[in-house]
Amino acid sequence: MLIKKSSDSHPIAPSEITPKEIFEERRRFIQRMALGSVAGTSLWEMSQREAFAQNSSAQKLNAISNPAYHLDEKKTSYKDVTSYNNFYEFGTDKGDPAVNAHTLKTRPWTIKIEGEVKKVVTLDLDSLLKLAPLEERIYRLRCVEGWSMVVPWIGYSLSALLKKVEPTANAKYVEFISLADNKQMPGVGYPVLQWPYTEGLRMDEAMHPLTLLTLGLYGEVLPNQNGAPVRLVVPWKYGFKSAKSIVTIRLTKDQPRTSWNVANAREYGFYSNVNPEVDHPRWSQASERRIGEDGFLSRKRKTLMFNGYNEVASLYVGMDLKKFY
Ligand SMILES: Nc1nc2c(c(=O)[nH]1)N[C@H]1C(S)=C(S)[C@@H](COP(=O)(O)O)O[C@H]1N2
Ligand SMILES: [Mo]
Repeated sequence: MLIKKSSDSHPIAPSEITPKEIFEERRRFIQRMALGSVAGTSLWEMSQREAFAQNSSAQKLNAISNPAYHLDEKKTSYKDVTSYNNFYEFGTDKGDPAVNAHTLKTRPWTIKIEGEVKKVVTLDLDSLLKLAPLEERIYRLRCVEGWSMVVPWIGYSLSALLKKVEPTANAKYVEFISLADNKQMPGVGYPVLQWPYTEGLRMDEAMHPLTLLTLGLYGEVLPNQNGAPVRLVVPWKYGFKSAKSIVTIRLTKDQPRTSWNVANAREYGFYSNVNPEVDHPRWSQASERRIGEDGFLSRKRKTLMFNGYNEVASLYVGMDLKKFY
């Protein structure tokens, strides 16, 4: 893993993001120089390799690890994190996104923040990467289907972005809208969900420091199948609240409609907080299996209230969480 762990508080410039292959090629080059064995590799060959590496999509992304969000749990392997996915725009099987998402074009990319704001802004990816210092945060992610992962994400609190647009007094909710382009996303041709994929949070949930605007994982920019180039991760809610490949963030007065709630309101509520006491109508939510550790069907772990993130409990005092599931 190629994460620069640093105690200084300077954000790392986007110019330091180097395609992973180039980075490794340079390292090998330097090693060979040190061994005095660079002779035999022509400069032409070196430049050809660099040119090839430019086309690689895996780009290193430096981040400062934030100890406040460290977890003493085994991380789910990079392979599992990037090959067991839900991203219905690329198919409904867990293996589909890793196979199909290469058609997603993640540059250029813009994200528009609009609605109940004093300043509507459209940001490109480089501006987004520069907006706040990138942090590595290890979060549990619990899917409503009954499995969980532990992932080293890279990003910063969504609140850093929302503060920039100056929400109006009417801003009560935040709507997140994913890209829906049938030329890039074969799944959008199938009416399994209402496209574009839409999710939402209440304003105070969106402003909570845990809510992560996510640009990378495992020291790299997000792989396409994980929602490149920018997604949300809301660790105390079921995974489907963490919308991928976001193009619009809209602040609203009224609670937004969300794709899963539209698809089946009885099974998927607006809040969708991880809650072992509220079963899904078709299965229990009291336990979960950890991808890569537990057997394919065995659920060994007790699911924790708010997925273990008790610091969010104060957002819901006085609310009946059986009613607001
Ligand atoms: N646009 C979009 N975002 C999405 C989904 C999706 O199908 N489309 N699936 C959700 C679900 S159900 C889960 S569990 C997580 C999975 O994220 P991961 O594949 O990075 O683990 O993404 C969520 N975000
Ligand atoms: Mo999920």
